[in-house]
Amino acid sequence: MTELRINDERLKPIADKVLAGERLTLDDGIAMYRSPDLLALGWLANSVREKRHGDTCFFNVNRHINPTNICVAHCKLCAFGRDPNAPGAYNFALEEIYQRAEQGMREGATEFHMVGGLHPDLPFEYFLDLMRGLKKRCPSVHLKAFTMVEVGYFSRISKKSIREVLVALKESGVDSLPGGGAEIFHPRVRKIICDHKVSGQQWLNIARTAHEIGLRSNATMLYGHVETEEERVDHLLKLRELQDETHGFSAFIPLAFHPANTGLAHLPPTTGFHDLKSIAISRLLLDNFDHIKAYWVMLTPSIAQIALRFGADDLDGTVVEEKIYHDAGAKTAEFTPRAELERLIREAGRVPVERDTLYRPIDRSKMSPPPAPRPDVTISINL
Ligand code: V47
Repeated sequence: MTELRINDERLKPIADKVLAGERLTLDDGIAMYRSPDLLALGWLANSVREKRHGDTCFFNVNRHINPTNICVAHCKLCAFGRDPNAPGAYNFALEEIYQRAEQGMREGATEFHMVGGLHPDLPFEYFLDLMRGLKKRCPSVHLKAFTMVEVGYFSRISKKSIREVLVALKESGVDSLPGGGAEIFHPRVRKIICDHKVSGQQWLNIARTAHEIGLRSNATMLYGHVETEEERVDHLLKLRELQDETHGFSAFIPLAFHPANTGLAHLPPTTGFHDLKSIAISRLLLDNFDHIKAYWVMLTPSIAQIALRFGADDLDGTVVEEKIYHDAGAKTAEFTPRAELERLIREAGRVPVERDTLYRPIDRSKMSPPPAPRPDVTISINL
């Protein structure tokens, strides 16, 4: 390993702690966000990343499915949600969802990432039926479905406790939960960007309950809008604290805010500098998280690739159909084929390892071939 060069004196004691394997504090986190010394932060984060994972970089073959964009929440940060009669509002019929899923399964997906709007009329039972229907048709595919926000909403509309909702979801086929909806936990920020969502404390309580009943989840942080550096670090430390307690988080995904078509469209988008710093700082502060994801849809494949040398060990997946970021002006593709993910990883000097949702390596040569297409389904893409 080449020697670390620190240009910002304030980072020296932090570097000593990182190299000694000591835990960083709130003040350390704030100092890192305030430092312009991106290369020193990247070097440190990379050293932690290489200690954990060597040159391995994970990716998966997945498919996003967003069953509806109709949503009662009206979050300022969101360009995806619509009122029921607004232009562009949609609600897939169950059969449309099953077709997407079966197509994904034939194309080799090992995971469905399923999140959607908080629909005013669909009862909780509908979503349980949907999960059962998906498991019946695609039993081998991991169902990573419903954010803590959706779980909180299901609890409200079904009048069941959070635990009852989570148990019912698990029994109907949900295998784990994605990390969305966390945004920034601090109430000042939530009041501005997502006033009607579950509170930060509720998000954490729902994640805790999910972990307690054996459902793993991911965690996210939405940065680059109205939050302060202190509020970002506070968010990360709250996640670290919960992870100490449950060890139920698989991966952390820093999400860059995309302002186009949102109620915060006047804000500038994040920069590559800020994005790489966010990856590095999360790797350094979240010492009890195994994986930091560079989500290429949000970062662009170019920045995600560089992030593999700034602390990230995972590029996420093939995705196939992405609506939340593209409604907010993302210019990236909606789909990256496996060969392209592998190329990006290899070019960054890393070794691509296909994983399942729980980070177990996948050996395709030992998997049974996907079922033959149904005659009525014609779309096909080369994963
Ligand atoms: O929950 C919404 C965020 C999330 C915008 O768990 C926005 O593996 C930027 O959670 N600009 C959805 N972000 C994405 C997400 C995710 C993605 C990939 C992998 C995983 C995982 C989770 O995107 C939302 C919200 O936090 N979001 N609107 C926007 N305008």
